[in-house]
Amino acid sequence: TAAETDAPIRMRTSSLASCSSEEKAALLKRPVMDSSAMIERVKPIVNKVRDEGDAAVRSFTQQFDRLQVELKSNIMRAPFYTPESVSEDVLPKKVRDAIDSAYANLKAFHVKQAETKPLVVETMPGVVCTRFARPIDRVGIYVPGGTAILPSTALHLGVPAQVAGCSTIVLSTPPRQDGSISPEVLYVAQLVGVSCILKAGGAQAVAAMAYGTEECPKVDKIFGPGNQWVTAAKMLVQNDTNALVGIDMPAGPSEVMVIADKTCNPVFVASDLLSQAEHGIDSQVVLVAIDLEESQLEEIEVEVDRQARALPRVDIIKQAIKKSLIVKTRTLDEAMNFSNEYAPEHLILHLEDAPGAVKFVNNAGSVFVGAFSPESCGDYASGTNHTLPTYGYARQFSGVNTLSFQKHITSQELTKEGLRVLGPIVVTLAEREGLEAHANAVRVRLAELQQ
Ligand code: HSO
Ligand code: ZN
Repeated sequence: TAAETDAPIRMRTSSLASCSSEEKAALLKRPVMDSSAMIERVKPIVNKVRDEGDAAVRSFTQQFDRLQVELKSNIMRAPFYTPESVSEDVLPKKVRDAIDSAYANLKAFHVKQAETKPLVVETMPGVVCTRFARPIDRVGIYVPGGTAILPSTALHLGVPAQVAGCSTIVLSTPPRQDGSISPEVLYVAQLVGVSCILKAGGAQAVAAMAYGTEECPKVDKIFGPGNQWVTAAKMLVQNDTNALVGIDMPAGPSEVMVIADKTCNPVFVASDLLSQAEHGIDSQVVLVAIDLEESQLEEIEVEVDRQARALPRVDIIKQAIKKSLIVKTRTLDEAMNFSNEYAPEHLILHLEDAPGAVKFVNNAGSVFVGAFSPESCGDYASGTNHTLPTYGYARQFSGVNTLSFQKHITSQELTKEGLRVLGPIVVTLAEREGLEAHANAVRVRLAELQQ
């Protein structure tokens, strides 16, 4: 209605100091995700793909992605992009150059994260323990379709997979209605060395990668954000020992927390809140204001409204902003405590001394330090990864990084001297556990060493 269109686009404001503990708990809460109910709903889809393979994948794609053509195959193989295959007007040089720059930055940061040297510790004379990293062999990276195509996600998942040395990289993404994949995604797939593209999205894509089909290789770990169907399917296959597959992390709607003090620029603050709000109607946007004048808060709110109205995704933003919060705090300490309790996916610091505040950050996916570090830079091209823990999982999860695509193997090597020292200790412990065979494996060697 006209009244709705004209209503100011505003966030709810609360003051932390006057909140009861229940009210504070409510501020910290995300909208409920009922993961067990969703898992029940994806089960029939996942099971059908597991049992019937490509035919099931194809029919789900046909149905859910409303294809106007009939797919002959679910799989596309390299080369995905050649200068001849994609014309300049489809993918202009300016866009390719921007992708190249983002790729270079991501690569520079993720190469340094790769573990190349083993960790070696001699715990006792003659007892050497080692830990070394190896790539996860086959990985699946999920690139969501939906209201926006996200080639940046292909890049942010593809680069660490490539850098870690994974031998098979399956990229899955829902095809467009004509059955094609966007040229941006094809270009990125070529850059990061994707092995094949699975033209499918949703739970059916996750199942195809988890179990493998005639055409789609089975993978060992599935990465990437997605809607609640994708998330539920990832959780389901992770728990199936027949799939034997890992996942990166549980995922909820994207979020940002902005902490601003009196020195903040209201135009910048509003723009950061909106860049997250435009992702989806369930995006979480929280502004923590430290001792701002009422007039400053008002300025931010006016800016949110003004900038939002000029944006093409204003209808999505309106719904996200309606559910979003301004939390007033009195001190930096109070603000940082609140932020650590919330554990935001993205934390933007609009503070007089933003670098100085980083030492107080304990729970967050990625931090954007100071007025000139918008989240957009991390989302696209600074070099950090944009696949980050949401929903408060930043308390125990890291964002995707190169090590997410590797696993560690440990080894130990004992010399005769080493076993002479360590053996009796092990025998004592094994006897204590009543595991005589364990004790014997040491005793027979010690006996031999005695001769
Ligand atoms: N903010 C998103 C990432 C993204 N933004 C992709 C733009 N494109 C979730 O972290
Ligand atoms: Zn974003």
